[in-house]
Amino acid sequence: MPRGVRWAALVLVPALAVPLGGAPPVGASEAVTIQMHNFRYCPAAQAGCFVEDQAYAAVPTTGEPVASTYNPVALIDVEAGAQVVFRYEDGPAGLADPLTCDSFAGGPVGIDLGISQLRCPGHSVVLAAAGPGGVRQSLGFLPQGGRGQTIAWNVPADLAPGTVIPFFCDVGDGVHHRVGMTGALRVAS
Ligand SMILES: [Cu+2]
Repeated sequence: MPRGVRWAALVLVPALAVPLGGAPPVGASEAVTIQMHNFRYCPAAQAGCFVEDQAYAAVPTTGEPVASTYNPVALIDVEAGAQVVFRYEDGPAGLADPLTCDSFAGGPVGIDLGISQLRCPGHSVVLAAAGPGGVRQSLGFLPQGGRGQTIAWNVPADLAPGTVIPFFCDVGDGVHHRVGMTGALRVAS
């Protein structure tokens, strides 16, 4: 075999070991940042979260998903093993952002409605028992005024593609998940 041909064959072997689907190598999972804003969770790349970012209807007393209520457009794709960062994005009330949790009583521009449940306590992230872990698990809580603060979590590396991981905010005895603050990750294929 001419020397040049043998060299070309050696170079091709590692290239063929890469899956044709273009999947990244293990350990290269991309981090995903999710904002907590307007009583919703949504990708940080969005200008803000909106009503349609509710991922599922929650059982009022538990925050668990009501069967078959997942909103397909609100599922956030992540890779197994990736880091997920939840970022508190609520801020003071203003013309462009009038309805964040922080705009309620006690916020920087607070409106005291005299109803304790309407006072913004902050936001939390709780993995639902309906997810692959099988048990409810709190990932963290950020108090009112926590704009810019984060909670980080790693998606288990052994989850199968298509696995859905529901989560919700459980502050105020569940008042936030009852108004739609529910999210769901989906392990990408
Ligand atoms: Cu909340």
